[in-house]
Amino acid sequence: MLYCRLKLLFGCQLFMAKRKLSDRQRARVQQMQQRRLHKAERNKLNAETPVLSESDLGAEQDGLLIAFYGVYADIEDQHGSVYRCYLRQNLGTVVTGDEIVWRLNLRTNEGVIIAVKSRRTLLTRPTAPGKAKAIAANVDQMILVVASQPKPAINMIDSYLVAAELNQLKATIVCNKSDLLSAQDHQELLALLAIYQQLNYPLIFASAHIQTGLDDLQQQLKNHTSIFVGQSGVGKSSLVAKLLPAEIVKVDTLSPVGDHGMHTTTGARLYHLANGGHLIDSPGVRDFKLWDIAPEKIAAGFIEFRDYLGRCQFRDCKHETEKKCALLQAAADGIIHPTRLKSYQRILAILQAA
Ligand SMILES: Nc1nc2c(ncn2[C@@H]2O[C@H](COP(=O)(O)OP(=O)(O)O)[C@@H](O)[C@H]2O)c(=O)[nH]1
Ligand SMILES: [Mg+2]
Ligand SMILES: [Zn+2]
Repeated sequence: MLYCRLKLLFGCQLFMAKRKLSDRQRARVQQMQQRRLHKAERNKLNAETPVLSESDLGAEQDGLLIAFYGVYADIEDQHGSVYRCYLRQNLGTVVTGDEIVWRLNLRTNEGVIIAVKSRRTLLTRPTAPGKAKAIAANVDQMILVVASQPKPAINMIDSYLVAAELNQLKATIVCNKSDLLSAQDHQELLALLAIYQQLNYPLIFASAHIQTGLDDLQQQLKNHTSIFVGQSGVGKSSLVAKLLPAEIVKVDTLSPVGDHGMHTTTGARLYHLANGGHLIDSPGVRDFKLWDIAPEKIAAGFIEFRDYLGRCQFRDCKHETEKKCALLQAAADGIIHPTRLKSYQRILAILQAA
């Protein structure tokens, strides 16, 4: 309790400090921007970035980055209009889902991104040992898709859930292909999914083929920025195609043509859903996986383990065969499902072997 209050207080102070700082930062950014603009004028800068003059630029405004093409990004303004925007030099990384500050070039009707607001969440993907690439910002919900075919691997479900917990995403499980559920699959699957229902993860039965459960899914997506993840072949693409207006899915396969030829999107795209909520999607986002995470953190990603962590006799307890292990005891007492404990041990073994 004390820890929580301290954390809250501390979080609050941090937040206020950040706000003050960001006003100052904003002024500094503006100053730097002006200097850069003049320099850009003088040097007739690089070929891709249009030369900007201060008098051409409109007021600062908020925007949402819906797709990134390496050199420029599609920015949506607060009225839903989309502008091609270039990046101010030294802006740092931008990624789909970023909330940004930008200015419109009134002469060209294109814009320049001036600052990136602080992110609530940032999903990354490993590119090389110790290196990661940002794939989406401000996502707050993971839609984990499973099906009777291919059969779900429990440690895969748990890996995704751990990733969701560690990134502070709400996790919802969708059981797709419910049109295929034979009596036996049904029992097996239901038994497996019941474990997660008991842990309070929302569960939706759906079928992209016969279009059931889609309303429930839409409802769950409302007011969230979501990503779809899950094993290959479970029907993620099929579900996404049913949720997004057909013309959007088609358009997405083509990227806008720039003055200097075709630019392909280097990441995910943000879509607005008809009934509210946003979907950040790309095959890359759907492959989002757990990686490079310390064992203690993995254990904390199993939500029902949290109460028992730090209560084992040995500080470095692996929760495998140790005596006086709080997790093993909780499993023996029927509080923690043994399947989940096994799954945890498997995930650790896989990560340690990698
Ligand atoms: N029976 C059935 N098949 C489906 C359903 N949704 C997708 N599929 C099929 O499952 C296969 C994999 O679907 P896809 O959307 O590519 O899965 P992804 O790899 O998760 O994106 C395809 O052959 C789909 O036609 C469904 O609701 N019912
Ligand atoms: Mg797919
Ligand atoms: Zn233990």
